[in-house]
Amino acid sequence: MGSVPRDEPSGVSLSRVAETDQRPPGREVLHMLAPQASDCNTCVVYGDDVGQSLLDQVEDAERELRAAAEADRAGGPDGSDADLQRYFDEVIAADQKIEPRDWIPEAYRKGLVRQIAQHAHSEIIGMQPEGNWISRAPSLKRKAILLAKVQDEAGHGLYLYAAAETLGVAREELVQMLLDGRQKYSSIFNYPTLTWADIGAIGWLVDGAAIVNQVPLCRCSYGPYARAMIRICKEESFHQRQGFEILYTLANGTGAQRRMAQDAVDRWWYPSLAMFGPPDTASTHSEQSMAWKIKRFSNDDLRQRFVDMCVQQASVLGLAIPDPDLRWNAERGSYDFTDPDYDELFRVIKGNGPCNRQRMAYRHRAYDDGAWVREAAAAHAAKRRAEAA
Ligand code: FAQ
Repeated sequence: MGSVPRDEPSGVSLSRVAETDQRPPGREVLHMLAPQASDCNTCVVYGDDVGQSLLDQVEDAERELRAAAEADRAGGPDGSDADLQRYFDEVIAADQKIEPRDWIPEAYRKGLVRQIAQHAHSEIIGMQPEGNWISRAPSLKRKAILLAKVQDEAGHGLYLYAAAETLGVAREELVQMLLDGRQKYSSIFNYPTLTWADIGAIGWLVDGAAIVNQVPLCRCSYGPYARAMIRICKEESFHQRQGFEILYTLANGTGAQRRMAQDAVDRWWYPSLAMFGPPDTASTHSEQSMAWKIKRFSNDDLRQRFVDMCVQQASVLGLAIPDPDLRWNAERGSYDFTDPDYDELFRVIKGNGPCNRQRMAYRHRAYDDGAWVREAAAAHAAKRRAEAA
């Protein structure tokens, strides 16, 4: 690999980054831009009084989870291997939740640990590209918002590590697997954040893709993962909104700010489409994962849903999606679009993306720097145990 692009504001002076306050009057509230709320699919994402938003879907999933927890689970297994499997299959078929107390097939456990751990690692590594701009955010308000968002990502990582631990794997073990490369994290976090507009593009596109992928995970068959996803999705919807608002501000600012916003969208569009994974024909886990109701939709279905959602939002932003072949297909009732470069996705997953080495070097350093905190916490816990004994 050639030189590694660093997360530097290449060729962009901070004065160009400064925001304008000259927003068109009355345009702060995105929903107001559409003649009717139903014409503006920012409502579909963020929720309002009209129609079913993604947040409504999260709330439906939360109700289902509570109902499942209270449901009578008569007809439990008699303890024989065949009956344990029968009971597991019935719980899945009935759309009930598998809980840590339940017997599960080893392959279900392994598949969940793989996905949840990769998801947790993504949240933690995902703090780096945005963390890169905390000290350079263009105003105190933007800095406070970005700090809160990056802290949220750390919290998401913790919910997810905790969910994985209910499957009998220690968090320390998972962290070691990330550090020695046995487990991966999302491809998207191996791209550099070159300008302030990238923070807007990450919020709009990366968090947007994350929400489209993760709302169905609120209905995952494994209770602890589903519960973690409900909290995460509620926070992600705010993240997407703040990214949209950054881009909206820049797109309505000076010519230079507008160009910066478009450039960020141009660079983040295809990597965001690749977040959904390989095409269905090349997805190794989808079939089994969908049979177990871990995943509810295929990679391609979710990618299509994301494209359809973004097109109208891009027009509200006044920014172009960098795909000359993007067009409405009336027959399918969806947009035709150009796929991301899947060879590039696999190169990035294998460790050869623009920032893989930088991200992992930073993670190793942060882990080593935190050793004294782990040691102090362990010593304190041992002291408390000794006092209580
Ligand atoms: N990057 O058979 P499939 C976020 C791997 S969180 C890297 O289709 P599956 C929030 C896949 O693991 C973003 N690897 O796999 C945020 C498998 O490899 P393996 C993370 C990828 O599991 C915002 C192989 O390719 N979100 O953004 C990728 O059925 C801003 C074959 O693929 C999640 O993790 C990829 N893009 O479907 C945070 C959501 N795609 O394990 C901070 C939960 C595929 O056999 C700032 N995960 N691979 O070695 C999922 O929904 C699924 O795991 C998929 C992949 C859809 C990612």
